[in-house]
Amino acid sequence: MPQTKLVLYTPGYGQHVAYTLFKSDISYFSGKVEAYLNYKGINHTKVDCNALTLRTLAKHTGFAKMPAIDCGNGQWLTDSSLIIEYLEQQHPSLSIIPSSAALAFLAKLIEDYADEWLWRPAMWWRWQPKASRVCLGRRIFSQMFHPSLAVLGGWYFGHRQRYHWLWGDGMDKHNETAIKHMLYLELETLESLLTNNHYLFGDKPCLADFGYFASMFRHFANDPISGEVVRRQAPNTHLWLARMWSQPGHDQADNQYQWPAKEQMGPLLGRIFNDYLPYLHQNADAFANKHKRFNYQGHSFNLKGTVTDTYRVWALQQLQLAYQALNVVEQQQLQQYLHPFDLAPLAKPVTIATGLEQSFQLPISKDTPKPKYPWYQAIFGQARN
Ligand SMILES: N[C@@H](CCC(=O)N[C@@H](CS)C(=O)NCC(=O)O)C(=O)O
Repeated sequence: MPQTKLVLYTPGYGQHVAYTLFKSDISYFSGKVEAYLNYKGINHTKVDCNALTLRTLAKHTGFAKMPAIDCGNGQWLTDSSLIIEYLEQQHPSLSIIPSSAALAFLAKLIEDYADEWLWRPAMWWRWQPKASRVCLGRRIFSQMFHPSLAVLGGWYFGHRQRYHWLWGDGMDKHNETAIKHMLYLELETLESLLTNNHYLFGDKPCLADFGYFASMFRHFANDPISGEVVRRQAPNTHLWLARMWSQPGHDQADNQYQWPAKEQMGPLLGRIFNDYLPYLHQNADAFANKHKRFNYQGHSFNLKGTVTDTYRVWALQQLQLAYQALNVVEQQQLQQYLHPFDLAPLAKPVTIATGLEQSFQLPISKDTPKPKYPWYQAIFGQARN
């Protein structure tokens, strides 16, 4: 009898794939990748992560982090930004990258800002209000280990997150309100961009939408306290979240992307150029000088003794390399749009070795060098990359 082999098939795109997405329904970056896969119509199966599957991910990708994708052929993908970049090359239909290189850079900059800079307020809104902390702590611990451990484990997880990302990472009574307030500022920007447009750059979602979707969908709009803020203050953002989550892509044309109106983008650009990019540069300087912590000085708030983050040194370098790959005309076009903000710091040569360069070469195979995975991360999780 002939043997039949079951192969997952992506209708319309002629691709035979057997992707497995490792995710959680309360994970910031998992929601981003899941929405992307749905939009592109990339066929995949899903696995909800627990403590054991996270160990499997660490073994294959080097990071006990979700989302990750098993490509089914011995190759693995990790890190939401890299996963999307890689899949955009493998599945070029319905590209979410604007064909204008200058606009594509702006989309990447917004994606990175939303990924990294909104993490802190997302941590505040999930872990600081007690109702949210108890609810999410118990839910996460039940998923990761067992519901019978939810009360104790939930308490531990809430404590771990508040220590790692808030009180032990430079938040204090002077800047706490500003960190909490970041959500309101983002909602103002999103509302103004999304009142007359379906997506941030026009009628079709681009990389910047998927970046914002991460914090907005699985954290702010989901968590008990911030969810009500989003529902009451940001109805257009709520509609956009539903569109992002449920509407598959259908139009191959890319000309629907437009430069967002400058008046609406101004406050967001201010936060990117006055707060986030200075943070990335100060973080990179601290890393180069081997400081484990540094005092961040920004426009909206300062952080005393924030942890120097290797991943964010690498993230800055990705922005520098992308900016430096633009030609002079594209750089000028971008500079004109961004005026009075200055892109010059991104032109600095990339010189610092983070040690992440090789680990982040996708696809990851068994020969890719993996960062060391200390035993305690198998029990307590891996908060940072
Ligand atoms: N830069 C990574 C970050 C991934 C990440 O931080 N994932 C979190 C969930 S949203 C995680 O797996 N955390 C494991 C832990 O905290 O122990 C990405 O973009 O995918």
